[in-house]
Amino acid sequence: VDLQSKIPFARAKVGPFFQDKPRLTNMYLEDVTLKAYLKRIMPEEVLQAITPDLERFGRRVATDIGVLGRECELNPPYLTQYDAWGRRTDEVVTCQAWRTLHDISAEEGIIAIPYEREFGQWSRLYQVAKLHMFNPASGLYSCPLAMTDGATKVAELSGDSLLLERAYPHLVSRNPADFWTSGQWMTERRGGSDVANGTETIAVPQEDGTHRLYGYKWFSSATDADMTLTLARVMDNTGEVVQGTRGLSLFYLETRDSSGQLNNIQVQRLKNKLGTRQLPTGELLLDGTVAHKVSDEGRGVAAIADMLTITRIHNSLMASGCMRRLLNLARDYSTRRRVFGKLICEHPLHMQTLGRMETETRGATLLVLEVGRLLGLQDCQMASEQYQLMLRLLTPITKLYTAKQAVAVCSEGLESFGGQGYIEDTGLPTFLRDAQVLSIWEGTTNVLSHDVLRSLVKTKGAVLQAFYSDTAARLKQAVVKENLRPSCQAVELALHKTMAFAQKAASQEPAKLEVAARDLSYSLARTYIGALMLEHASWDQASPTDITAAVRWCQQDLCPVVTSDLAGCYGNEGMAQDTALVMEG
Ligand code: UCC
Ligand code: FAD
Repeated sequence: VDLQSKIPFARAKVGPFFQDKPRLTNMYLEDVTLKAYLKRIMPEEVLQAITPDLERFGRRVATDIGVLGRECELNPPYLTQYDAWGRRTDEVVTCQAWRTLHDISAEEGIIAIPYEREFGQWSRLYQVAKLHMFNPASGLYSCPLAMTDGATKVAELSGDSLLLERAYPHLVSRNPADFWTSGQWMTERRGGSDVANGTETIAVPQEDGTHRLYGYKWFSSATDADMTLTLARVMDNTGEVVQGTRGLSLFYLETRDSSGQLNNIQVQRLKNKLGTRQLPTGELLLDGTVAHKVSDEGRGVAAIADMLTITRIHNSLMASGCMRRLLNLARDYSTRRRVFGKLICEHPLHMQTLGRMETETRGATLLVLEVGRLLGLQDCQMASEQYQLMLRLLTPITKLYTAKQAVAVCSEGLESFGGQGYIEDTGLPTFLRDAQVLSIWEGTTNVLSHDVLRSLVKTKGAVLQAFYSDTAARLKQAVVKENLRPSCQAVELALHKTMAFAQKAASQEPAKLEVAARDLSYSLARTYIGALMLEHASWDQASPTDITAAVRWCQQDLCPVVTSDLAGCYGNEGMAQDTALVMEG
């Protein structure tokens, strides 16, 4: 016997076993929730018209677009501040894949689709379906696109002639050579949440009607954008500015002049970040930057709120998309990885783990798609008052809730690959570090919880009335199905309890409402997702798994705000205990 030949670990031999890698095939055909929702909601002729494009795109994001996104992760941008002869250049150098994704975004009509309105109110949902697939594959090109979409919406709604005539045609162009991206510069050193007190940038009026901006923008995620929308305080002829929110106005500026020189902007440095490494996020000094005022004086925050609505919806689509993509990889891997004598998909405990992630992902997907439907109605001025109120309330709720879901699902998702989930070459760690930003930028969880309260106060509670009737109507539809009845009752109970809490707190204890804002937002999110899932499961073409997912969703604590209220978390004693807990030692 040749014993030597039986020893596998010698010289060039490293053992015969190599694990098969996880694969994606088509992110549209494999997404049962996305496909079923569109089929249930869209008119048949619209769905027929867009299906070939969605199928083609679903394949692309699993193949060439995914490869480009990965290249962006591996070749992050860098800043060259000086040329060889000492001149300041501040060139943000991006990789070829990043620039190719710019061209692909234009050609695919990622921004153009909802503004072309070829399918009326359904055009937005068509774009939303593409974003849900594109975002996690796009190497974070989704970030400048989100801000570009937000700027396009501001251009449309503000009616500002310069924005409409000069920027808008570029923003909605399908021609890569003409397509512009936009930034959104709000955050300064003193504050990204508290913009009203944090903004120090001043705008000095010029004789030709323009302004020159002087300030320091602390986070700018689109340092390579063609234009931006930003906030500043107009200085009067005595050199004074108005402090607080009433002093802020919205400005449009182009980052370079006609000769390609930066518009009196210095890129101080690029940030060294946990994730989103594909994205050039920089600190910018504005030193006499020429800008055009878009809003009325002192109406800057209200004007940029239209942009925030869009970018927060894009954020939610990144969350739902990341969860879907990672889960599809995880389930494919479970059919290739063998441990303890069988494939991991044959271990019931592993399937339970993935099953829970699947339920979260389906819930998040239905929520963001519904928000997309509402936005489509608003785009076409077809949204009833009830739908407008729902869009206002659901935007922060969806952003804050799906972001947290994405972090949890991506963390569990990495673990489902075992040690390989932690290894950079697999591309898997990117999911987790990129998901972590989703609950920070575009408003943190607490700040968005305040935004939920803001919508409540501003509409004198009308958003909650709209929420109640919308949710109740969906439950009424679902309750006719015998097997969904107990779950419908659970959601209905949660709805009543949450409403009762909010109404009582709003009228009697506003301070309590503030400390309960996060739990209230979670309760509204869980209750509403429950209603959406039950409605979806009651559809005559629903699959058995739609029913399973809906029933399981409703088994969790749907109104944590009531649970915590009963535990005394929001009273003076509860608040004092929080502080004592945190500050001891
Ligand atoms: O992070 C950023 C970019 C990241 C990259 C993009 C990624 C996109 C996703 C990509 C997917 C991959 S940009 C920075 C984002 N920054 C924020 O989100 C700021 C967070 N802070 C807030 O949201 C605060 O709540 C503020 C700034 C809105 C608070 O400002 P004020 O001035 O203190 O707030 P006020 O006084 O309550 O509101 C001023 C006006 C009011 O209108 P009037 O005067 O008519 O009553 C409000 O009703 O603004 C109105 N307003 C709103 N309207 C405020 N928020 C809203 C809203 N959400 N919707 C409608
Ligand atoms: P802070 O406001 O200091 O928040 C600190 C903590 O306090 C948070 O946990 C927050 O939830 C909590 N908190 C704040 N207010 C309250 C309250 N009232 N009640 C309870 N809790 C509260 N900004 C831009 O303008 N443009 C960009 O392109 C951009 N890109 C970014 C890219 C990345 C990768 C990151 C990480 C950030 C980016 N930002 C950008 C900035 C981002 O929007 C802000 O960092 C974010 O809005 C939070 O603001 P802050 O950093 O000032 O946090």
